[in-house]
Amino acid sequence: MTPIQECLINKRTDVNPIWLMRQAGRYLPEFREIRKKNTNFIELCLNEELSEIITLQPLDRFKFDAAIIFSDILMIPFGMGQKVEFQKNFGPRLGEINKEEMFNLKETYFSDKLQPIYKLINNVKRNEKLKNKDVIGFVGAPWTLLVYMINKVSPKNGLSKFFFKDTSLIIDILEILDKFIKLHIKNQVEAGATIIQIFDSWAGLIENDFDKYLYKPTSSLVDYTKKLGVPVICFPRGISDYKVFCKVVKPSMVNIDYNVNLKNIISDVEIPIQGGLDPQILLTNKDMLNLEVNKYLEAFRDRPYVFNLGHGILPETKIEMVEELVKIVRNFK
Ligand code: 1CP
Repeated sequence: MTPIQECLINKRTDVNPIWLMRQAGRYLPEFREIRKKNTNFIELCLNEELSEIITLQPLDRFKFDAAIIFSDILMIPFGMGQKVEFQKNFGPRLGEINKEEMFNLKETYFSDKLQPIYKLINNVKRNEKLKNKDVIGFVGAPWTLLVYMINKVSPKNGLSKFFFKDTSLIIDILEILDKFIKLHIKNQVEAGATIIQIFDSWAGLIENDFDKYLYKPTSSLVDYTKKLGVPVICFPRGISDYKVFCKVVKPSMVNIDYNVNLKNIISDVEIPIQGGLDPQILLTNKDMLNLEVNKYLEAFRDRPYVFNLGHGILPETKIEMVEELVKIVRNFK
């Protein structure tokens, strides 16, 4: 069994596996090298040879316990026929939604369009470097994908004031998303993904109707993934109540964000925990890093705990700080 599965399934507390959200990305010079020559981000995600190389880059350097596939949560709206582009120094920009077309979209069309992602998983899975390690497939949670699909740009400056105007559009998109997110999960599992992570990066923007936007749609995916026989990790970034979330949604493991109070989460939540460290700590110095990483390792000493961050690693992170981080986690007794 892999170290992460030992934590997740056997509830072992004496192993602290480590991987990092966004580990395959811009802080790596070897990634930037490939990216420079491949200016179309979607095309890069659909290039199975290059995306395999990128997926394995962080494992070569840091010997993490899992590979997360190089892809993006916005590949789902792309597969559903919405235009998705990534603009330099701006981020994603999405096109108009054609609801009729999305309702009538054939599952085979979606799967064919995203076929390179499934081939990538299959290839990574069979790579010698993945021996006794996990291949993490992932999806965006319905709420976060809904946010990008309707807002059309990152909501980092807030949601457009028209966001909730068309309630029937929201209900319909959530229903279509449930179908295609499940299809994407199934295809990834069949291709060899051993864990699925659900990224709800903008869960913190939900103010009302938690059942409709958070609990119900996420539970539906968690139940589905568990039935496929694969553990599922949820990352509901920025929510105020992880206790209720875990009780209602019942993921196999929960990734906490960096605002979570460690004492509270230990008493509130019984399932295995992942993550938490503020990625900004990796921009400070080694003494600070030691101090902060040990806070997490000590706090979860008697609990199954997978080391990770409280959000994705920042592009300006130095390689030697990541090396130091891995050393601290590996040497913890
Ligand atoms: O070079 C570039 O400009 C591309 C940067 C980049 C990368 C490396 C984007 C654009 N996506 C990715 C890869 C990616 N995205 C992975 C790869 C695997 C890994 O190493 O983890 C994953 C898991 C994601 C998931 C993702 N994409 C999330 C959820 C996680 C999170 O960080 O909150 C989100 C919100 C996205 C959307 C997205 N894609 C890219 C950007 C810059 C963004 C965020 C835009 C925003 O601020 O809203």
